[in-house]
Amino acid sequence: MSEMTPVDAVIVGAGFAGMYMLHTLRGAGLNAVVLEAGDGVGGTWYWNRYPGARVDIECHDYSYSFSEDLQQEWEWTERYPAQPEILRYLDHVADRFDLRRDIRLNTRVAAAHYDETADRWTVRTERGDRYRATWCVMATGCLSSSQVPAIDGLESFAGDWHHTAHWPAGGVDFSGKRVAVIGTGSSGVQAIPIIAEQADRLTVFQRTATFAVPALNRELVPGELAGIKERYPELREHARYSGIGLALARVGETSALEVTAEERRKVLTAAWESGTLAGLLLSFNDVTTDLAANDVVADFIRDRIHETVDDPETAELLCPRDYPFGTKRACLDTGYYATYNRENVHLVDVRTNPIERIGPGGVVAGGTEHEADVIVFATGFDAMTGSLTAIDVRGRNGRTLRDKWSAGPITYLGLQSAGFPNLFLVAAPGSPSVLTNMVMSIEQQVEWIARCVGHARDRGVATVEATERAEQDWVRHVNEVSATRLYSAANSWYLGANVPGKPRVFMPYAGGLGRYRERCDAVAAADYEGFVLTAASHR
Ligand code: NA7
Repeated sequence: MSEMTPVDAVIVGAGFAGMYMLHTLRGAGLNAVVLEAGDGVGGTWYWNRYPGARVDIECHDYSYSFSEDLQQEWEWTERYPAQPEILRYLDHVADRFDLRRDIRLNTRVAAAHYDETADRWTVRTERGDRYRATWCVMATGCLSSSQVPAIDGLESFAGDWHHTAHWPAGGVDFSGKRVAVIGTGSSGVQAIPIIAEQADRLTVFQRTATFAVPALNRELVPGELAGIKERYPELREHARYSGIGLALARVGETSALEVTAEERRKVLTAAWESGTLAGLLLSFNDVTTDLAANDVVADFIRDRIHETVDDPETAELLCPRDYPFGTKRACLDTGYYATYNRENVHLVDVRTNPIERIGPGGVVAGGTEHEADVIVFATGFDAMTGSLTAIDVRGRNGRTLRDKWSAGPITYLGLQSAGFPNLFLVAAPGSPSVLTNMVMSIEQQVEWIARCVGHARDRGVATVEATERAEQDWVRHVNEVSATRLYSAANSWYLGANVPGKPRVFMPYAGGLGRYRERCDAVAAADYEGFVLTAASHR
C-alpha cells in the first residue's frame, strides 16, 4: 500500500472553487493540496472545449473579486469571453497566486473515507495515492458529470461521436461532414451555429425547445472596462448582496401585469437589447413568481423566434410552450435561431419522432434514418450531485453519501451533510450556485469555509459537523422558497429531471445570493448555529 501524505486539507477539483479554496486555506495558515482529474486547471472551463463554448455572464461579473490587483490588471477582450480566454485567465490565476505547487493534476479522486477514531479523512486517488487530512473540501463542480444517453446501437455507429464536455483538445473538423447534434441546452445552442457553418449537413435533435436571448457579444476596446474597474468596490459589494450576484442588474419595480401593453413592450425591448440573461428575468418584479407575468415575457420571446425563423413550422417547433421562461436555464443566442434558416440545417423534434436507435450510418428517429458521419451529444450533466456521488464518500459508521442522498441530496446551507464531519461542499445542492453568478457564489462559500476552518483552528476545535435537525430545517426552507417560484413547472436539471431514475428534488437554493450570504454570516456569528463543534480534547 502506498504511503499516506498528511495534509491539513484536501481540496477536490481545481476550477474556480478549488483554486480559490487553496488560496484562502493557505491564507489561514493551512497546508492544503488540490487533487484535479484534468491535466490542467480550470475545471468546467478545462473540459468544455466544444465550438462556441463561452460564458453567458458578462466578464466584469464572471471573474474573481477577491483580489483588487487581479481585477484591475486582467484585461478581458470580449464581453462574453470564450472558453480559451477563461482558461487563460484561470491559468493566470494559478500562476499569479503561486497555486500550482499544491495542485496535483491527472489525479482523479476515487474515495474519501472518514476515520472516526482519528477525526481524519483519508482521500484515495484512482492511482492509489492516499492523503490524510483534517479537512476535505469537495470543489467538484455542478456540471462535471456528463451524460451520454443510453441509446441502442451507439457502439455500432461507424463515425465519430463526442460529448460537448469531453471535446478533443485538437478540435473536430466538420467540413464536408454530415453531423447530428442531440440536445439544445446551452452547449447545443452555442455549438450549433458554428457546426452549421462548417458541416455539409446538420441535423439537430430537439427534445425541449429553448428560450434564448441575443448575446450581443462583441470585442471590448482596450480600457472599455475602466469605468467599471474604477467602481469595482461599490459594484462588487452590490453584487455580493444581490439576488443573482451581478453588479449592474436591477429587479424591475412593477408587475408585468400592471403596465400598459406599450409600456411592457418598451421594457421588454430594452431588456432584449441589453443582451443579458438577467435583463428579461428581472424586467418585471414577478417574472419568476407569477405564471401570467412570466407568459408576457415568454410570448415576447416566442414572437422574436417567429420573426427570426423563416419557416413557420420550424419556428413553432423552436418555441418553448411547455414550461415558463427561466425555469430551465435560459441561453444566450449568437445566431442560434437564425441558423435554422440555412439550407443545410434540419430540425427533428424527438417528442414526435423519438430517437429509436443509432445505426452504423446515423440516428434513427420516428422511423427515419438521419445519416451522420459525426454525432455530437450536447446532452448535459448529472448536475450538482453527479460529481459528488461518483466518489465513494463515507462518513460516520461507514455510511456513504450516495446512500444518504438516495432519495435526494440533504445538506445544511449546501455546505455540509450531517454524518460527514469536516467535509465541506462548494456549490452543492442547497446553495444558490447555479441560479446565480457562480464565481460570486463560489467566493462567498469558500470565504465562509475558510473562516470556519480558521475559527476551528484558533479554538482547538477538532470537528465541525452539521446537525440532522439543521439540515432538515434547511432542506425544508429550500423547498419552501422554490415553491414560491415557478421552477417545478419545468423538467429541468435543477431538479434532476434529465437523468433517468434520479430523484426529483429541486436542488439549488432559490432565495438569492444576498439572503443566503446573510444567513451564512448569521450562522457563523451565532457560534456556528446548526453545526456541532467538538473540541480536540474530547477523547
Ligand atoms: P443541458 O442544459 O442539460 O442540455 C442538454 C440538452 O440535451 C437538453 O436539450 C436535453 O433535453 C437534451 N437531452 C438530454 N438527453 C437527451 C436524450 N436522451 N434525447 C434527446 N435530447 C436529450 O446541458 P448543456 O450542456 O447544454 O448546458 C449545461 C449548463 O451549462 C447550462 O444550463 C448552463 O448553466 C451552462 P431536455 O431539456 O432534458 O428535454
